[in-house]
Amino acid sequence: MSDQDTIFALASANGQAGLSVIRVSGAGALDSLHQLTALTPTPRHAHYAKIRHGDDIIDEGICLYFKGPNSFTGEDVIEYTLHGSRAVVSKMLDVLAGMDGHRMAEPGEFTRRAFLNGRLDLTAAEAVADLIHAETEAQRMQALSQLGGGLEKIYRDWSDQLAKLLAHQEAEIEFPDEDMPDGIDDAVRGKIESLISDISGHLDDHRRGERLRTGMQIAIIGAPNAGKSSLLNWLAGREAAIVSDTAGTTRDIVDVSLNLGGYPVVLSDTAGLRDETDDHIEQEGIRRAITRAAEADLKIAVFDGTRTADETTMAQIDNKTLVIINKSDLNAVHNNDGAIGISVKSGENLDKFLEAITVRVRSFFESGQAGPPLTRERHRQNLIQTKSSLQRALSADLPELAAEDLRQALLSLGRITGRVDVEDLLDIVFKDFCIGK
Ligand SMILES: Nc1nc2c(ncn2[C@@H]2O[C@H](COP(=O)(O)OP(=O)(O)OP(=O)(O)O)[C@@H](O)[C@H]2O)c(=O)[nH]1
Ligand SMILES: [Mg+2]
Repeated sequence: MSDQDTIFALASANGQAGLSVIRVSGAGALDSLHQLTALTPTPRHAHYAKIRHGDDIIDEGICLYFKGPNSFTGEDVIEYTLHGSRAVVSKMLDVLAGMDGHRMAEPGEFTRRAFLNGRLDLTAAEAVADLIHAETEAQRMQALSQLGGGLEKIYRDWSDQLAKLLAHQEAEIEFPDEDMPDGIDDAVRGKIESLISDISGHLDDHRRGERLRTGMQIAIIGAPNAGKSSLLNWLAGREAAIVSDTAGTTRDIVDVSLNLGGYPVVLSDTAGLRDETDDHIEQEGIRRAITRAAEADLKIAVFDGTRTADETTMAQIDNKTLVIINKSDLNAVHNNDGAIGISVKSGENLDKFLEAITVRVRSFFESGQAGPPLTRERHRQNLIQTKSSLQRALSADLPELAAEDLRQALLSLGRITGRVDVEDLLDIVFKDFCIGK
């Protein structure tokens, strides 16, 4: 397996369709096109051709040639648009596999080559995957903005600023000032502090961008028999969880993915919370329920309106909790201020409940900083490292140590986009600053 191979794959979905697209990338792409069609293609022009293999006609279709480096991968790329039949596709893939230097692409290999050939940075490569997996409108928009360099620009700007600070610090080491402080230069200090505050702001986003990819976590909690599973089923529009009048029915967490107001949500039904049970399996279920509630972005606390409110669920209520009192079709014994009274059975107020939860979902995703949000744990970890290197630089005793911390910070930032390595950093530092003046 080598990066020199010419790779090919079905680029459209598997199965029967009107059309299917087979993509070929690499130095041999034009060769195989010649063998299959005898075309001499003009780049970016659609060529109609019969695709032949020996005496066989595989299909007739459209061939598109993207001449490297002006292609998705940066290499010569041919896209064959053929009829979308399993037989055509499998014959074409077979024939390509027999061509000199050709092999089937690994998952993600086209995008990987695009990155290696400098066509994309890592955040854009990740956005390609996100856009392919996007199911809601908000996911589509986020992926598209990231693909367009939204995140890359933020990280690049910070890298550029940092590179200049590092250059300044290096200069102080080369040409020390009489009254230079022990650690970091004062001009550099202020700028590092403002960079730390920018990074902190970007990090402090309630994982909005990550949740937009994976879904906002909403946990339904409450005492046994309150109607949690009934509520989940109603929201899911199917019998996802077992409902029964036996207290302690749900034990495992039941997850359902939903689209609420254009945003992805993962709704979790959990075991009913109660202290007085000797059943080990139920106890484990309750432990999991509490853990899930702690991790959730929003809790829906369900109370049974015919019973007094239980302390365990009451203790879970905080500003991330929507309080629901269920079974309003029966005689109520209590009513909380600020809670929504509903009946899953009769349907009373369910529209009001849905509206309330959608409002919460929207405000979760729409709050926070303007601008492209962080979308991956990988970015988060590198930013946390960047920040702590910057903080170390501020308290370094020696200018050399501060410079080393700044270099580390630049490196962690560079890892996010994948475009900067140490050699590059030194280039930036010594190019932007006429150190030999
Ligand atoms: N009258 C009435 N009964 C309801 C309502 N919602 C749910 N129930 C009934 O209450 C019982 C318990 O419902 P579930 O949804 O299983 O309750 P749960 O909170 O998931 O219970 P556990 O899984 O045991 O924690 C079932 O018999 C439901 O049919 C309601 O609005 N009104
Ligand atoms: Mg249940």
